Formats: sequence, structure tokens, C-alpha cells
Amino acid sequence: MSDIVNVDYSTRIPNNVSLTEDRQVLRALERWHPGYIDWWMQMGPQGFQESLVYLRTAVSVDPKGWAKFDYVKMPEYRWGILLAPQEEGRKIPFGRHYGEPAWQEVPGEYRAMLRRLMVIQGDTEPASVEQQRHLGKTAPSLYDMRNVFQVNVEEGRHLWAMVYLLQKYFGRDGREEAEQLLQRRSGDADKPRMLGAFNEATPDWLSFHMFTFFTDRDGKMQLESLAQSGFDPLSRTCRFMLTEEAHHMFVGETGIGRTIQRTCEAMKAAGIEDPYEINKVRDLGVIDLPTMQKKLNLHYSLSLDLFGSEVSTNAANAFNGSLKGRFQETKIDDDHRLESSTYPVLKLVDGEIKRVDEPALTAINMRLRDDYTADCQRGLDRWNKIIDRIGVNFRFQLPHVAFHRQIGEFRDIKASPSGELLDDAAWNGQKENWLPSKDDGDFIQSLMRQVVEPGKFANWIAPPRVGIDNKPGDFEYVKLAA
Ligand code: BYC
Repeated sequence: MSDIVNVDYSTRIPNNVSLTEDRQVLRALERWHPGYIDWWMQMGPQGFQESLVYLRTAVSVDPKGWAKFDYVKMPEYRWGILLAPQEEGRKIPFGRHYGEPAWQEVPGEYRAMLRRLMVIQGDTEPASVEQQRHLGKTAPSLYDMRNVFQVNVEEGRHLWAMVYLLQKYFGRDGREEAEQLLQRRSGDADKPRMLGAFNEATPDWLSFHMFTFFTDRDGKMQLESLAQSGFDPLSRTCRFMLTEEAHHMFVGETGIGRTIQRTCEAMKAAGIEDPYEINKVRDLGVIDLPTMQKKLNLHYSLSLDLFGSEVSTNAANAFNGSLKGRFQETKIDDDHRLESSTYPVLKLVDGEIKRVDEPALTAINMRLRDDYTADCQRGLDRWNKIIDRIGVNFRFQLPHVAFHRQIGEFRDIKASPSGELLDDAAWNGQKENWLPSKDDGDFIQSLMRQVVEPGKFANWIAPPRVGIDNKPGDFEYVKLAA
């Protein structure tokens, strides 16, 4: 049975896909496993492989009780293959094959396109682990340290998820791709990861929390659209990955929220009313709000690039072929084929940013990106409420989509966060007001000191409201190796 809810932990690779009956795939995965562990030891969290970490492990795909918590050494984490249960009689919800039964095998004509989507998705997962591997050393508490490690092991599992699909459905090509996924390295000049944001450094915890808020949220949107896929094993895989993804975005949103809270409280206690009195705020040992806005500008714009070009034939082909749908496709009230509808796209027309109606089919990336922006804005609204509640006069804002772009319509122009087009001189004169400068980075770095006493937090971040798995405030989330 391929749709069992509980996970078989008796084999080396926990799974709910009856791997023991699938000898060839099991052998391919077992051959891949040692290379994965080598990669984890080399590129995973540095200095903590012997520590006992209070982690959740998926033990079921039942939404009501899918995880258990326990102390685990990260290299011994049980990375498994978990797919959401098969939906009886599932029909393809969009594209040319709308209404046909979902495919259990890869249709020959879509092999290359599907493989590409899975390889790109797979590539981001280990990339983020690589980007975050230094963070344990400067964790502001054991609670936060545990959270980054939880995110890391689950990104590792997401790599397994894509590797399983590649090995099961793409034969020798799939096995080669699975090898390549262990060879590329984030930021490497010769063999970089595939997408821009995954080659950037994550130098400090503010970056980590921004990354998990903005970039993991791109992950959510991309997984949501792949979860619509006519290729059922991909759909089921992504549906289960989304269950884990929610915690990653929680880590980002609450991480930034706690940083904002601490800064605003410290300002109030010191009688500082003006959030732009940056040096005075920094002297309190907290991160000033304008610097947080700059980090936000950076991470949002890098994440927008992950949606590809606004007008894309790749995206149109993937939708038309019923491989990658829209966000919440089944809830949208239209023909689900997009044969004649249009969608408004911001474009550069005669040197001005204008709204232009494009065929909805080629504007698929744009639509997903708009859904993403709306989702980000809701998070910002929640952060702004924290600022209001404490009574500081400041608001976070998303920059304009033309700001600081490297992909798509606006990659060759310069624009301010409010969307005003600028020449190079104006941009160079202002850019340090909009993006983190070296000084900003150095200041943030100066606050990054590891705090390992249970229940204690670095000065720049407030404690969380509740613990993980309802543990008390002084719970020892990580038992560091002696
Ligand atoms: N960087 O037609 P276009 C996550 C390339 S995050 C570099 O505009 P398309 C996670 C593109 O490959 C989610 N290159 O784009 C988060 C194409 O090249 P080829 C990851 C880029 O294909 C946190 C050319 O430009 N999942 O899970 O419509 C932690 C023209 O492309 C970029 C996915 O992305 C870029 N930013 O859309 C851990 C889902 N953008 O093929 C994990 C799978 C475009 O012509 N991927 N290019 O040589 C896709 O759906 C699409 O491939 C993309 C691009 C959305 C990425």
C-alpha cells in the first residue's frame, strides 16, 4: 500500500512508500545515503554534530499527530521519505489535462520539464543548510539554536524528498541529478547553487530570521503550486513538505517580532522617541528599526527574484502541461486553463513603470508573486502592531517590486524603495540608506554572541511567549557536547 499514514521505521530509511517492496529504489537511496551523510558532516551545522538537540521527527503523515519530540544527535536524525496520503480518484485541477485522472507515472512528454522543476526545488534545500551552518556559534539562546537546527534537518529531509522522486521516476538521469545535488555548494564560484538567493551569505541571526520569513515563504508558494501538480507523487510530496514548512516561517516571523519588541522596549525604557537616533539606539545593545528595514528590503527583493520573470514561457508551459499550478488553484473560480484571460503585470514601458495586461498563461509567475507579496504584507502588519502596541512611531514597509532586482523586467534599471526610477549616481548616493552597509553588518555582528545558559537570551532579542512543545522557559533545548 502506498498511502499508509504511519511511517515504517524498521528500515534504515523511514518511509510510508513501501520502500522494502521497491528494491531498486531502496538500493539507489542506500547508495546515495553515505554521500548525503558526508555532505551533512561537511556542510551541516558546524561544531554541533555531537550535541543532543530536542528535535521533532515526523512519525506519521496524519495532520493531527505527525511528529514526536526527543533529544537526537543531528547526524542520527531519521531522514525519511514521507508523502501525504493518496487522494482516491484525484483529478488534475488545471491546465491542458484539467479533469483527467492524476498521473501516477511521469508522462514521457513532460519528463524534462518535471525533472527540471524537481531539481531546482531540490537544490534550494541543501543550499539553505549550507548558508546557515555557522549560526549555532552565535545563537542568542538554546531555544533559538534548537530552532535553526530543526529547520536544517527538515531542509535535509526535503532534499531526500526530491531525491526519492528523482530516483524512483527518472532512472539513471535521476540518479545523476541526485549526485549533483550533493556536489553544488552555496556561494561557490565554480559550482554554485542554482538560484540567486541561495548563493547569498547568511551572516547573522537577523539575516536568518529574514530569510526564514521571506525566502521560506517563497518556498511555501512554490510548494503550494507544485502541490497542485498533475503528477501525483510530486503533489503528495509537496503537500507533506508544507506541513514542516509552517514552522520555518514561524521561526522567521517570531524571530523578527521578538527583535522588534526588544528594540522598542529598550527605546521606551531609555526615553528615546525618535527611531532614527540610530547611534543612541545601538548604544542600548539592540538593533535599530531602520537597519531592520534595510535587511527587510534586501531579503524581500532577493526573494522576489526567485519567482522568475514576470512574463515567462517556462511558467506558461508548466501550467499548460498541468505540472505546476497556481496558489490555491482549486479555490479559484475560473476555467483553470487560462485560454483567454489576462493578468495585469508591472512592466517598463518607454522608461516608465506601467501596468500592462498580459495573457494570464504567461503571467503565472507574476500572479504567484502577487500572492506572495500579499502574504508578506500580512506578516509586516503583525510586526507593525508590535511597534504600535509599545508606542514607537515607525512602520515597516515592503519596497516596490522594481527595487534592487536581478531577475525579470526591472533587472537593468535602478529604482528607490518607493518605485522612483533613478540614474546610477542617484542610486549610488542613496543605496546605503536602503540596503545594509558594511557598518550595519559590523554592528549587527558585534551583537552576535552565543548564549547557552538555559532560559537566558541575548540582549537584542526578547524571549518567546511559549516554548517549543510547550516546554518551560528554562528548558535545555540543546545539550552541548562536553
Ligand atoms: N536565479 O522563465 P523564467 C524553497 C532562470 S524556495 C537564477 O523567467 P521560470 C526554500 C530560469 O531557470 C522555492 N536563475 O523562469 C526556501 C531560466 O533558465 P533556463 C524553490 C533564474 O522558469 C528556503 C531563465 O532564468 N522552488 O523551497 O518561469 C529554504 C528564465 O526563467 C532565476 C522553486 O523555485 C533566479 N532567481 O521560473 C529552503 C520551484 N529565476 O531554464 C528551501 C521550482 C529564473 O532557461 N522552480 N532563472 O536555463 C520553478 O518553478 C521555476 O524554475 C522558477 C523560475 C520559479 C525558479
